[in-house]
Amino acid sequence: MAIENTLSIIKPDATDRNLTGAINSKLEKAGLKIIAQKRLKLSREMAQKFYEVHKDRPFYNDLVDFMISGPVVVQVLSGENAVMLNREVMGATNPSEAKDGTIRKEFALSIEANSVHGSDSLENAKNEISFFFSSIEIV
Ligand code: IDP
Ligand code: MG
Repeated sequence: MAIENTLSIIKPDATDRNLTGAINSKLEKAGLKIIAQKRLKLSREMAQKFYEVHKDRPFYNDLVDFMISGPVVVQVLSGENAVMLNREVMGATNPSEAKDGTIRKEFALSIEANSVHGSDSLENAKNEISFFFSSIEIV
């Protein structure tokens, strides 16, 4: 299997509860390497653009409001099969459906405030990584 990079975001509900380290620990224990990371506050325009694929969904405006409600930590995770491995570590979108031991099962507050984002395909991972990071920031 090939080494992949994927984009992860620790969402405002998690930074607010001081869970950055606890989430990073779960990612690292699963074998994902955090090869780039920064904490920032998204502008409305950035959040709208990042979640553009969901712009026709009923939850889009609330999701954008939530994502700009506090700081996020954006990170690049690297490892074998990293895109799908991170999705497994994250757990299902709805925490009530997430498996035991996953980040969302343990930390998410709701289907919206579900603590983490992770790219869902290698192609989206490439686009999402370049949305936040320049190549010199990924080492
Ligand atoms: P994912 O984060 O597991 O990939 P997506 O379907 O891509 O899930 O949705 C993006 C984000 O939108 C979710 O992580 C969650 O924060 C929010 N979201 C998804 N579905 C709902 C919903 O039914 N109600 C409220 N928010 C939702
Ligand atoms: Mg998604």
